[in-house]
Parts: sequence; C-alpha cells; structure tokens
Amino acid sequence: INEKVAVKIGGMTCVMCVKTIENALKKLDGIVDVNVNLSAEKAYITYNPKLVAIDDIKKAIEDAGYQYLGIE
Ligand code: 9UX
Repeated sequence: INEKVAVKIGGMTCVMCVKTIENALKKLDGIVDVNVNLSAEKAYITYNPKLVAIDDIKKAIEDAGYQYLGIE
C-alpha cells in the first residue's frame, strides 16, 4: 500500500533545482511518484513504505544539496 507525503524543502531557487530533486528521489527504490513545487517549496511524494523510509527520502534530499525541513 502506497503512502503520500508532502515534504518541505529548503534551498530551492530555480526550476533546475526542482528537476534535480525529482531525479534524486526517483532513483530510490520504492518511490512511486514525485512532484516538486518550487513556489510551495514542497515535494509531493507517493512511496511504498515497505521499500523506502522517510529517512531515506531525507538523506536523498540532503545529498542533493538541499534542506529537509520536515513533513507537512
Ligand atoms: Mo538554479 Mo538550483 O541556477 O541549486 S539549479 S538555483
């Protein structure tokens, strides 16, 4: 069963940042869908919690160079 979260992200300035984060998250096993919204500074993520944890999502965002600011 998939779950959906909205993750608040810091450090995104332009639309290329959006693509960078979307691509970083899509590489993780268990990520079903990702949409990053620049003006909202949020990633809307559908994922399979049996395959990927919020902590993995946090790490992927941080490894890409942005800040994980929590779930909304
Ligand atoms: Mo745009 Mo984002 O020049 O790190 S890609 S600001």
